[in-house]
Amino acid sequence: MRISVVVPTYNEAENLPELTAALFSLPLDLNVLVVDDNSPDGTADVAAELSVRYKSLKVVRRESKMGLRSAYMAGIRMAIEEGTDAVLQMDADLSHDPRKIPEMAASLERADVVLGSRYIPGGSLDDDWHWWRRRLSRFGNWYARTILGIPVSDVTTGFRLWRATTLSGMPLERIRSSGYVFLVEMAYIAHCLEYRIGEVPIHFSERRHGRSKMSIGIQAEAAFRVWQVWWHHRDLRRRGRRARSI
Ligand SMILES: Nc1nc2c(ncn2[C@@H]2O[C@H](COP(=O)(O)OP(=O)(O)O)[C@@H](O)[C@H]2O)c(=O)[nH]1
Ligand SMILES: [Mg+2]
Repeated sequence: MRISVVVPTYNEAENLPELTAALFSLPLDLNVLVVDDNSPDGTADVAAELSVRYKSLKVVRRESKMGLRSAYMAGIRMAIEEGTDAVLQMDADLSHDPRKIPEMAASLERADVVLGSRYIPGGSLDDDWHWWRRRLSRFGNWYARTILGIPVSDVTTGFRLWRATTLSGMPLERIRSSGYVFLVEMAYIAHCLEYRIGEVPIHFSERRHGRSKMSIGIQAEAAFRVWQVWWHHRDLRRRGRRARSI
């Protein structure tokens, strides 16, 4: 199975060498696509240097900061056009442990997408997380899961392995959300279209270099956006129900 790893980056120059070394030491057939939004810290140049050593590493340089959704969409489209078997979404900040990828790949045999989940038995969060951030993340997950009825424990995880056929079967051009609600929206579309969603427990480590942008404001906006997702895809829900009743 050929896996294309799509890594969106914004100021990840310090993290990228360790991440790529860990990825390319795995016993898997991996391509890595770094999608950089002209990071001021020169991440794209670091990626270009690494691509001399690792032939399966490519860098997409974009002109300005266009956000996570747009970076993922660009990377996913490229990976699918290149004829990959599976696409892995992961952060560049070493929060997602590359050593979990083989287990996710094995689970993909029984699923159409596999989520790296912090909230199933065996999954965990970094001890460094403040209690309010733990609560918010837990609550945000419960909230989105309950409103949208997605039967998984971690709908906001950014560590996911998709079959290429799942992604090409999804109307990705309909996705409107930005930030991490975009991840909720992708999971929701997969659920509405009745793709099988698997989960593998992961440990989420806090980034060691750089700063996280998570805040109460982002969470409050996300709470509203979840309802927008619910409304925007009401026709997909009906399509799913019709398919079940045939
Ligand atoms: N290309 C691109 N990558 C981004 C952008 N915003 C965040 N990222 C990357 O997306 C991933 C997740 O972002 P991060 O700041 O770690 O989010 P957090 O863990 O939720 O605080 C990291 O690899 C970031 O470098 C963006 O606007 N463009
Ligand atoms: Mg992060």
